[in-house]
Amino acid sequence: MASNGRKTNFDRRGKSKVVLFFPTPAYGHYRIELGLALAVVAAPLEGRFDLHLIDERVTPNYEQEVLRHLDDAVCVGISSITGYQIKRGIAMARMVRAVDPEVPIVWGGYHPSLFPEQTCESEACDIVCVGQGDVTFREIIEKLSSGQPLKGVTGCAYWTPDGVVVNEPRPLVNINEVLPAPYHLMDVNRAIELNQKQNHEKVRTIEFHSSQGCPGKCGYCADAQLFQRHWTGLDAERVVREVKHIVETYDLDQVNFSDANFFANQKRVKAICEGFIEQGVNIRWVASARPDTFHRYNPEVLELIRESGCKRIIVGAESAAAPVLDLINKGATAEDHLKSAQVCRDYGIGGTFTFITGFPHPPGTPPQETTQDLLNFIEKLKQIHPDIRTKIFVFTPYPGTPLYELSVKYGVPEPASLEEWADYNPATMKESLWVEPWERQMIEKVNGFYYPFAYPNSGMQQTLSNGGLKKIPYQVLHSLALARVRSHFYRFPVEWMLFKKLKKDTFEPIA
Ligand code: B12
Ligand code: SF4
Repeated sequence: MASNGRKTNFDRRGKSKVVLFFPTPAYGHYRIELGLALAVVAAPLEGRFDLHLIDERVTPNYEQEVLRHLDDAVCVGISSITGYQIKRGIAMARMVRAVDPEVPIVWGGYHPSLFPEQTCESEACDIVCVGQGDVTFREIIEKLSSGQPLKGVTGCAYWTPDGVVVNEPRPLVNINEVLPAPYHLMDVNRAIELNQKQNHEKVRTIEFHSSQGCPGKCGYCADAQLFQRHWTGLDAERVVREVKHIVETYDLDQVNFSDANFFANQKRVKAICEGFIEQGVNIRWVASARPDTFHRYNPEVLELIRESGCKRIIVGAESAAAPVLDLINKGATAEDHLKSAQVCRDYGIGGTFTFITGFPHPPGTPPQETTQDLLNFIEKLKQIHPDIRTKIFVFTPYPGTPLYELSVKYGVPEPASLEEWADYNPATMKESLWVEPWERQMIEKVNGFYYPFAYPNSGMQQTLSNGGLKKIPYQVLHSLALARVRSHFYRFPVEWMLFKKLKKDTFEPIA
């Protein structure tokens, strides 16, 4: 049955394929992080359906790959966070509609979960899987493939001509009950090779997701809304077993944990490190830590963390000014950031500290922390430990967070449809209310050029010490960059403009 040209009843009896599409998540240059969400929702369907996981960044001829399965597809699933990924998801949905309007399109991920009704109102979507996807998606597929309505499937929303129906939410499932992500359904080797080629990565690295949620309540972060500040981690023994498996299968040198808060439970971290050592899981690993927890870890555990291969921790420091840290509810102080850097130094672990500039403040009032204040603090961190990397982001209010509400109050316009959210992203929000265009330019310069050259990573250090003739321009740039960051003088950046012209990308990986 169709209404206003939109189908409402999907009867997919006799269809055997499930097509899952991971759109490019962000505008600009990011390293490819595996679309683990698709693997997790595909896991319970293995052996029952013919599964096709297609990643726009990784799968060659990804459009044809999606379209050629439509005839026999129960549905097409699309994953998305807020912003650019929606744009690419909509583009694919339109192609699917044009080729076969009978195929239902199911969206999942952070953004559709925050806006199920608005997402279903878009012609690019029929059904939304709200929140955790593994069980809900399996039930959606079972209903569609047996020609039954979605009534009663908790955690799902769907369009009808009388309005969007949002079913009861599905209670959170303990992550230990979720099946392991079937990496073999993704083109992992190609993702590794693309990262090596595009980002000059020497090591073979992929992601592993070992916990869910975070007890923190940072005012800019979407995690609290979706997981109700509830943290659960996979048992250490399972983490060790699954990491060992992917390390052996894909001949990995490094694993990046994509958890929001890997270090939430010290006992679990200790057991994971011991497991890596006992089982001979010989890798480098990287994970995120809160600034207030890491430096409070026991020395014995910190020693194990280093010994088991932790190469770097990612610390969301965000600010060094007390009023800003209060505003964003960080639960950490500038002192915590400095102590975390000291612990990294003392245990021979690298640290990447991320900061955010341009948090909201009432119109007409000065900021409580300027970009210059941040740069001054970053200098302090870098003096503590040479292996501290930093990255400054410009604040973008993300929906589902208290700072989003505040930003709207101060005048940030609210997108009103899935299509409008598609253009909501940090790279295109040039008109931030709280960051001047010149500050944005300065951030681009320091993130992409001055810091990487002033404080070279190991690859650049090698070039500086033994790169033959190639080392001369690097040494010149290194000296200039160091002089700039020490004096905070970024005007007339001739060397930066020249570098940008010659080398289009100034990508500095976070991990
Ligand atoms: C990997 C990652 C990235 C990757 C890839 C993004 C992606 N789409 O996966 C990269 C590096 C590109 C990235 C970039 C950014 N990210 Co990011 N990132 C993550 C991270 C760390 C892990 C995501 C992950 O793989 N989880 C593991 C999988 C298994 O879980 P999941 O994605 O939640 O999927 C489950 C459900 O959502 C659902 N589901 C998901 N997709 C689908 C699809 C279907 C069909 C179905 C049925 C179900 C379903 O089922 C899954 C299993 O339960 C999360 C934080 C976190 N720990 O989750 C942030 C997070 C997703 N990122 C976020 C943000 C804000 C960003 C940035 C804007 C940061 C910045 N300042 O630059 C950028 C740029 C984005 C842009 N639009 O330009 C926010 C998103 C908020 C939002 N409203 O969307 C998060 C939640 C961080 C946070 N706590 O605020 N990020
Ligand atoms: S510590 Fe990180 S994941 Fe936790 S609430 Fe804060 S920003 Fe979100």
